[in-house]
Amino acid sequence: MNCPETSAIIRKQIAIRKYLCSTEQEEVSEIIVGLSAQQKYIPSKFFYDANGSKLFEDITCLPEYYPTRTEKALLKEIAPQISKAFRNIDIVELGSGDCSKISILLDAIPFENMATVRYIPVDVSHAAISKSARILVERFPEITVHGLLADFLKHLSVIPKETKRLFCFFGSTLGNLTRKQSVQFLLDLKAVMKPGDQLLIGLDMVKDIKVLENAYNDNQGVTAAFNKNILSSVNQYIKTEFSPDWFEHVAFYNQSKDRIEMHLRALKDLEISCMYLQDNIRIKKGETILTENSHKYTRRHIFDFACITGLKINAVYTDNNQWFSLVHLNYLIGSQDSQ
Ligand code: SAH
Ligand code: AVI
Repeated sequence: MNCPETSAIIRKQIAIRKYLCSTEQEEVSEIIVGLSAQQKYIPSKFFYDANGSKLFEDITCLPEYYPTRTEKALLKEIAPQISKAFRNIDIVELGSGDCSKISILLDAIPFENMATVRYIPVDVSHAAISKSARILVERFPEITVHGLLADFLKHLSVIPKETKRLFCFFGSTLGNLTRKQSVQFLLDLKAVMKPGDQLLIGLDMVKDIKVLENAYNDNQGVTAAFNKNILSSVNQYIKTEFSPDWFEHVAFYNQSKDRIEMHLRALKDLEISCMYLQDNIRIKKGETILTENSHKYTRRHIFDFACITGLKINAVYTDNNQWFSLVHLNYLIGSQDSQ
């Protein structure tokens, strides 16, 4: 790890450690590489500045955006079963966002065990981690929060290891990785897990195309605003002057790849100067910048993930429509040999 670690104790129960590079060089080069590619892209983690995190919270309340309410309903159903045994455990949430899902699990922990539980949110958004840490310690005064401002694709090794852990990866955020990245990510996660650890992962399932496309093309234009907001992160990192007005929001289901693709399509020919590049960034009218893939899953994918990682499926919970699944996996003693 090249980056200096800074640590802040905000309240007695909350510590936030920063592992993202303070120089932001890596972020700059990730954006430049994307904007220089044949199909221009911006990595989707750049959605989540303070405004982007807020816009995502707004998305989760939209009638068209079924994943959040479906996953929360599933979590409510299974929480008593899963949480009753929580004692001396670290609950690690990757891409933790607004903490509303973890609250459902925490609510079901027996009160006498609460002081033995530590919550470890891992997110690139400082706004999301600090806000949710404050909300959680208000609501669960016994709990300790140890936030990690970190990239789950790069910094899994900084997650504390001394206690048994439940890793949570909700919201189908796995789907925002390419298929190759998601397999590598799960292998990397397995490599930091140890016998006795568990993984609870939320996956959005393949379904009727209309339902999928409506979820990313809401009537109020919140998803469009979320999509365009990524340009303000880009402007901040690479010191450009992209205007959201130069682009339109496009989201469609790519059936051959089982994924929603979100793009920003240029409304006119553009030439944008950037201090990190010799040439201007040129974008033709109609050309798109890919901002997000959101892969959708089948039972087959779920079993493949278990097979690839050697983790054992304890249960697959799904709603009546089979729109969303929560997969509970265990790292069993000896499962390091089963890959
Ligand atoms: N888990 C929440 C939030 C999902 S939004 C839910 O289910 O509602 C995705 C979250 O992942 C955001 O909070 C974003 O900041 C975070 N995120 C995206 N890419 C990340 C990365 N590479 N490393 C860490 N956090 C990331
Ligand atoms: C965080 N992630 C799983 C969301 C998704 O559905 O892919 C982000 C999002 N993009 C548009 N709407 C929601």
